[in-house]
Amino acid sequence: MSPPIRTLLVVTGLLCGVPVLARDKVDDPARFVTREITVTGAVEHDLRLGVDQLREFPPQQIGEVPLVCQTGANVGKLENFRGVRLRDILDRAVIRAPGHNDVKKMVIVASASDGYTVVFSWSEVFNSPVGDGVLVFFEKDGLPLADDEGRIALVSSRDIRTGPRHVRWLQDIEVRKVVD
Ligand SMILES: Nc1nc2c(c(=O)[nH]1)N[C@H]1C(S)=C(S)[C@@H](COP(=O)(O)O)O[C@H]1N2
Ligand SMILES: [Mo]
Repeated sequence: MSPPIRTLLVVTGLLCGVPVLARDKVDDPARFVTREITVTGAVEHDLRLGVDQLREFPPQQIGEVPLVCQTGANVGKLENFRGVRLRDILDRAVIRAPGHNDVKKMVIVASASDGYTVVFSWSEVFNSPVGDGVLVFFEKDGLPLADDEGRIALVSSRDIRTGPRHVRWLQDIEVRKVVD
């Protein structure tokens, strides 16, 4: 795409509040690529996991997840990727929740190297069908993820609109109790 046309599209997108160029709004995706993720916060064991460590969790293979932005716009799809459940990762870290009712007040904050951040409630991940589809993924068609996704990403594949909780360049998973 020629620079003037690109600029026009970006400006139009900004004016309309619509991510016209959702996929190439970042000029140099390579600088956001993450090679490992950390698991921090209210956990017994802080974890640092690269792709090799992620492979040790039970594998989840996904055929296709359409990506729909929170605006309703179709922004593509994730196809033929492999990952592991966020729930299994958190079970390894062991959530620190001494009181019987602590977990119900906890959230899991997933953040990326570009600052993009989404949250899950403990109940979603551990006590709802949504949790079965929350995956940290690292392989597509048997190959490492490309730079626009980073080597490690996350998706909540059972969401109604899957774009928002598709986190490219995943960096940190933080467990936090948000209410006393
Ligand atoms: N790290 C990161 N992940 C992100 C975003 C972002 O800005 N940064 N945008 C999200 C939004 S709003 C959507 S709709 C989807 C769409 O995927 P795409 O940007 O690859 O089209 O990615 C999501 N994941
Ligand atoms: Mo979006």
